[in-house]
Amino acid sequence: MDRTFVMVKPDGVARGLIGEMVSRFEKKGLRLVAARLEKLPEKRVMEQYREHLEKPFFPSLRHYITSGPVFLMVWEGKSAVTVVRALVGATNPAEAAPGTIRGDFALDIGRNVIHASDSPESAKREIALHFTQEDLCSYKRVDEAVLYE
Ligand code: IDP
Ligand code: MG
Repeated sequence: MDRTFVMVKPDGVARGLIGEMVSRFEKKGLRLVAARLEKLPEKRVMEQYREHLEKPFFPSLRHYITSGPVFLMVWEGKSAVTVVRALVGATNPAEAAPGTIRGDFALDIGRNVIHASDSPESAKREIALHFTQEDLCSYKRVDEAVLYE
């Protein structure tokens, strides 16, 4: 089982899209193991997006991500990182395929409604950045016996 970190960004929260996004991951068969609504402190935004600190868009990204509460989640399941990135769609919503979250709910790269870890290594780092071991719940979905071979 893999784990991935997912975050509904402030525009997604403000537009009432948390339930829609959670529903898509639930229906796929993934298991929610942690979640929290929170306004991110600057320091954690810098750590979350550390590979983008020097990018020209970083100041606007930081402003966007701290503009309101975000909904932080950890999802678990087979190939969770890859599966969630596919459900989220391309970074630029104009290029994101219809049926993906960004393809269905966003227009602008600077307001793309959701974040998801891009690799198992990023997932591990991002989960540890936002959650403690005690935050991660251990349980089974009742349909897991038929979801997996
Ligand atoms: P990702 O979210 O699909 O992994 P990254 O390239 O890691 O995409 O960029 C992180 C976030 O930074 C994007 O989701 C988006 O919010 C923002 N971003 C990336 N590129 C641009 C840009 O060119 N202009 C404005 N914002 C950008
Ligand atoms: Mg990224």
